[in-house]
Amino acid sequence: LPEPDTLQKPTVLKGEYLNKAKIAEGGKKLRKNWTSTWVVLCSNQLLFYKESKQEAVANLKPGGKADGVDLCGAIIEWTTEKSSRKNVVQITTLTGQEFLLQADHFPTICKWHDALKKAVDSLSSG
Ligand code: I3P
Repeated sequence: LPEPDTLQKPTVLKGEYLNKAKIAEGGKKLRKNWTSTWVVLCSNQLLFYKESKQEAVANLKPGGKADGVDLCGAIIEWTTEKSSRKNVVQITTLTGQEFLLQADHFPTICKWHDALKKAVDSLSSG
């Protein structure tokens, strides 16, 4: 039987400031640049907002100004090799984009790691 959680709406919506770095695009390595970004997980997409939390919330409607990452087929994994920082999660998309998400507070990043895994799993089974 499915877990009660998987019977809920697939949309997992949360917002939090995390450190984010894009490290590859189309399989090509990029120069790493960590920035603090308001991150929202929205069904099949992970949204990154450069502006404040207030603006991000206001822009959550379709057409809002966020960078979106398609989570369908993405790989979510802990990494200790792609950064000297602790608590780093790597997201690799089907299109060859690679992102790192990091937070000094382990429970914070753990929650995002688990939510992202869950979102990807629900996309492949749904
Ligand atoms: C990078 C910067 C990053 C660091 C990265 C450096 O230097 O110090 O913070 O990543 O390491 O190259 P620069 O600012 O000159 O581009 P971490 O903090 O994640 O270790 P890397 O090259 O090993 O990825």
